[in-house]
Amino acid sequence: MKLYWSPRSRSFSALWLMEETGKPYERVLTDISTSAQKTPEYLAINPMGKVPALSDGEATLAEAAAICAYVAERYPEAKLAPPPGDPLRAKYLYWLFLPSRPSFDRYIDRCAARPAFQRASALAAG
Ligand SMILES: N[C@@H](CCC(=O)N[C@@H](CS)C(=O)NCC(=O)O)C(=O)O
Repeated sequence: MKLYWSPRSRSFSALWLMEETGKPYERVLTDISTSAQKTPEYLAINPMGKVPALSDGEATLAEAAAICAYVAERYPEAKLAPPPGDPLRAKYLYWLFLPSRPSFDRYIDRCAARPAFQRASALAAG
């Protein structure tokens, strides 16, 4: 799996999820400060020219929330998402799709002690 990401960007949640899986993955630095997201090579991955994006064999996708859902589904053993039918799925979907920064910040405060969160934070800071 390859995660195309840039420091200080919406790549953070995807980066964090990949770290939570504990699985090997390749981070492909796509630095938006140098417009690396507008190269023809990257536009072939994500025609919208934005980070993050993910490729997994023949599959490619963009949008941070979609990437998080894909990764959780791809690695069920990591237990990153409640399975369909589980009542906790409602909260999972709510947080996954919530765009509001203040609410997200309150949520991530509670996760700050997680080693995967700390690794992703260090990477995302650039
Ligand atoms: N809705 C997208 C937004 C992605 C997005 O706006 N990424 C910004 C970085 S935070 C980007 O790539 N900006 C560069 C550009 O628009 O050229 C997501 O959640 O993944």
